[in-house]
Amino acid sequence: MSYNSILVEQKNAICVITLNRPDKLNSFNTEMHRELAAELNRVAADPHCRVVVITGAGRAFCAGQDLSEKKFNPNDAPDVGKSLDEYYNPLVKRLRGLSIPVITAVNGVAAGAGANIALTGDIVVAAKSARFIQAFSRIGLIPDAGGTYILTHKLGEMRAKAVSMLATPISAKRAKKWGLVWQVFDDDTFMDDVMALATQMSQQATVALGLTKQAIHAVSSNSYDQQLDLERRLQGEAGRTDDYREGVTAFKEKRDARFTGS
Ligand code: T3D
Repeated sequence: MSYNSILVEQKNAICVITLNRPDKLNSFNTEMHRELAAELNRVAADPHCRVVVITGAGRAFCAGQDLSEKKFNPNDAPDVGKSLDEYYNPLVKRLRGLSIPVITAVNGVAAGAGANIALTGDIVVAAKSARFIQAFSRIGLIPDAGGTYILTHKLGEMRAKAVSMLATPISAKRAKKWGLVWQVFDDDTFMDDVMALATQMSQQATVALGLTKQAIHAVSSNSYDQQLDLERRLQGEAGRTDDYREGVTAFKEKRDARFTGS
């Protein structure tokens, strides 16, 4: 498939998606939404793809909604919620629901919905110079794309409210300290470091990683007993994979496992 607003590169089992509207700091217009959704659907159906990396072209990861597209009619208040129904909510649900790991590689500024899409990654990594800005309050909106959920869960109420209401930029260093980011890499080696991480993950037992993600996502709505039942069910699934047999065999033979993702 060929796209205008995103770039796609398949490197072995890694699918790298680059948001590619650098003159608009990779903010989302309708075309970019549609192309990203189409590519994520393709990836979900591609058994060769075992990790997705999402990053941005140029100096930004993503500046959220493209505000230059907005036109106001003096007699009619817009329903901004429609854009969430149509684009942002399906996008973040898709990322969380993918059965393979998603690495969001935050190469530069991530603002508005762009920040929250970044924080939706299963593994979030950032370049030293990256920053996260809940820019919504500056334009009279609230954090969306799962922002109120993620920020409150990860930062607690006080910090979630402060970064949202004040739109204070969070540096990569602080984001790591606060548990929003797994690792911070030097700007100069950023994509090499990201690809090393992605390569490692693409060679792991993919089904088990997907089931791990599913189990961890269920924690916030499950009781302890429900979570134990879920672990029992998902472990049953993991135990039926070829990769489980290979993992145990490799352990007994004192060699590295050669997982196939099945
Ligand atoms: O409406 C709905 O659909 C609902 C959904 C909402 C989701 C949302 O994401 S709402 C929040 C939208 N995003 C923002 O409010 C962020 C706007 N951008 C900024 O605050 C700043 O650009 C940044 C903090 C991200 C970066 O600042 P800085 O100083 O490094 O760069 P800059 O000079 O502001 O921007 C560089 C260019 O990118 C500039 O264009 P120009 O003047 O060089 O032609 C700027 O207009 C453009 N740009 C940046 N962000 C956006 C954008 N163009 C369109 N939309 C943007 N969001």
